[in-house]
This record gives sequence, C-alpha cells and structure tokens, in this order.
Amino acid sequence: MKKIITYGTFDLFHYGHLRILQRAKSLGDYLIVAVSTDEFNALKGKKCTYPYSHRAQIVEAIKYVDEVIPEENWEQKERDIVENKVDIFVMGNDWKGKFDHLKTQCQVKYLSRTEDISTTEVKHHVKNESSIEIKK
Ligand code: C2G
Repeated sequence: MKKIITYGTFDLFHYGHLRILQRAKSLGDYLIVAVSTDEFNALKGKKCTYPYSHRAQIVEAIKYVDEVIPEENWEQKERDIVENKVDIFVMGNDWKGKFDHLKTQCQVKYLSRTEDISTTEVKHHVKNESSIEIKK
C-alpha cells in the first residue's frame, strides 16, 4: 500500500483544497492529512474562521482522505513519515523547496497550486457578496 501525507490548515474548505487532496490521493492508495491545530495556526500567524474540530471533520469527510491527524508543530513531519511508513510527502508548490529535507525519508512532491482561489479570497467574496469567476 502506497501511503501519502500532506499538511495544511484547510480553513473555509474550498476548491483548491479539494484539488490538492484529490491529486495527492491519485499518487497512492492511502492519504493521511495533518490538519493544523488552532494553537499551531497561532504560531503560523494564521487566524482561522473554523476551529480545528470543524476543519478536521470536514477534511475527514472528503472521499480522498483516509486519515486525519493533528499538525501541532513544524518538526513533527519526520516522525509522522517514519511512524506511518509514508512513501510520498505532498504539498502545494507555494511551499516548493521548503520541505526538501524530507527527501531522506520519502519522495517529496510539490503540486501546482489551484489559481484564483484561497481562503483569503473566499473571505473577500463573502464580504462583498461577490462570486468566484470560473476561468474558461
Ligand atoms: N492549496 C492549493 N491551492 C490553493 C490553496 C491551497 O493547492 N488555491 C494547497 C496548499 O498549497 C497546501 C494545501 O492546499 O498544500 C493547504 O493549504 P492551507 O490550508 O493554506 O495550508 P497552509 O497554511 O499552507 O499550511 O506544515 C505545512 C502547513 O501546515 C501548510
């Protein structure tokens, strides 16, 4: 069984989140998603709209996701990879290069980020009651 792992906040779950999980799962058979806890997001300087318990349950309900674990710090990735016998570590390419040190333990893949959508943009559209345009 080929095991994949990815990490993220996944606040205000949106299409870009769905696509990275879909593509991560397509690389193997079992996808673990480490969802950032509220405490860790505070360290990242991120203020979430949804609390961890909501974000974790939403991610867990996505059909591509097999397991959700909490992401509590930057350093746990090495341990997570060893303990879960992970084959591929996946992140969006906004993180390109940042986790190359993990290459000693597993494959590291950065997938293209979905354009024109982000949690910040979702907040903007909600505030302005505007819609996200589907680019042709
Ligand atoms: N993502 C994407 N396309 C978007 C938005 C996000 O592919 N339009 C990807 C990001 O590249 C990331 C994942 O979705 O791989 C989750 O994004 P965030 O919830 O913003 O996670 P982040 O705050 O980047 O936390 O230790 C790593 C951190 O926990 C990552």
